[in-house]
Amino acid sequence: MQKVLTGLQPTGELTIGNYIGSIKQMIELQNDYDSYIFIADLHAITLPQQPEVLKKRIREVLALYIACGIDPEKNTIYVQSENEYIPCISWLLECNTYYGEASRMIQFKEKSKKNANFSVGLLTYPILMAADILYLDTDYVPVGIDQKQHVEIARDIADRFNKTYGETFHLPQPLIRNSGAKIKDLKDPTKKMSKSSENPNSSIRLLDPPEKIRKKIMAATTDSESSIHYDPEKKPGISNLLTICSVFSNQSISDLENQFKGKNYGEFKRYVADVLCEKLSEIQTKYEQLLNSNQLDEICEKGIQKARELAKEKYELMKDKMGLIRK
Ligand code: AQP
Repeated sequence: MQKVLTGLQPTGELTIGNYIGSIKQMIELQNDYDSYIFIADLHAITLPQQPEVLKKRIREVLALYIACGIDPEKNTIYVQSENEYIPCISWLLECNTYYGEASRMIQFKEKSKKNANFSVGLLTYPILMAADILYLDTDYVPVGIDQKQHVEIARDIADRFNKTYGETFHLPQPLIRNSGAKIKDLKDPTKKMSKSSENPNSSIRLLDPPEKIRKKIMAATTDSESSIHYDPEKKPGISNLLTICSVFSNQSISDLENQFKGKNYGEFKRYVADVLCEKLSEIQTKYEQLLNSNQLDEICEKGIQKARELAKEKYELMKDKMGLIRK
C-alpha cells in the first residue's frame, strides 16, 4: 500500500487554509493509503515559541485533526518530538545537503527577513522535513503550494543519498489540490492565509465562533465591481471566497457562479459565512469532546510506537551505509 504523510506546526490556531491544503486531503486519502499525520512541534521551534502555549497547542492540534475527520483507525498519528530518531536522521541528511540549496528555499528567505535574529533551525527546517518524509519511504505528501519546494528538496536529498551510498530512500512526490492550493489572506488576498498572521481578521480559524466567522467574512476585501465570478488575477478576494465556499459546500465553483448570478457581494458573503459556520460548528463540537479525553493519549502512544520503529530501522540502515559502525 502506498504511503501518505503530512504534518502541521502547532504555531497558532489552525486556519481553514491548513484544513484545505493539508487535513482535508488526508481525510480524502485515508481509505486508500497507509496514512501518517503528525504534529510538527520540532518545526515550530525554528521560530521562538512560549513553552506553555506550545504545549497547549500540541494537544489542540491533535484534537482538531480527529475532530476534522482524521480517523485514528486509518492513520498513524503522533507528535514529532516523541520520535527521537527523526533529528538523528535529519543530521545525517544535513551532512548530505548543500548550504546553497537550503538557503535558496523561499520560506527561509521570507521568514529570515521578518526575524532579525533567526535561528540556524530556520535554515535547516527543510532537511528536518526531509527526515519526516524519507524515514517512512513516503510516496505522497499532501501540501499547499507553499510547501511544494520543501518536498522537492527532500526528493533531491534522497536522490543524492541514493546515488552516493546506494538505494536507501523512496523518492516522494508532493500532492497539491487543483483548487485551494493556496487559500488567501482575507484582508490582503494577494498573500497566503497563515495561522501566525498578526492581523486576527485575515484568517478564519477552525475554532472561531460563528459571530467571528460572519464578521470576518463580511469584512473580507473584495473589489469595486459587483459580479461574482472566478478570476484570481483581477478578483483575488471574490475568487478566494469562491474557492473556500466550494470546498466547504462541496459545490463546484461554476455552480456557485450560477447560483449568485445577478446577486450582490453581501448576499454571497452571507452564504459563505453560513456554509463555514455549519461545517466548523460540527468540528468544534467534536473538538470539545476530545480535548481532555484519554483517547488522545492512547492514539498518540499507539502512533509513536509504530513511527519510532520505522524511523529506527531507517536510521540504522543510513548509519550502516555511511560507515557509522564500530566494526
Ligand atoms: N493558506 C493556505 N492554503 C493552502 N494550504 C495551506 N497550508 C498552510 N497555509 C495554507 C498548508 O497547511 C500545512 C501546514 O503547514 P505548517 O503548519 O507546517 O506551516 P505553514 O505552511 O507555514 O502554514 P501556516 O499556516 O502559514 O503557518 P505559519 O504561520 O506558522 O507559517 C502545509 O501543508 C501547508 O502547505
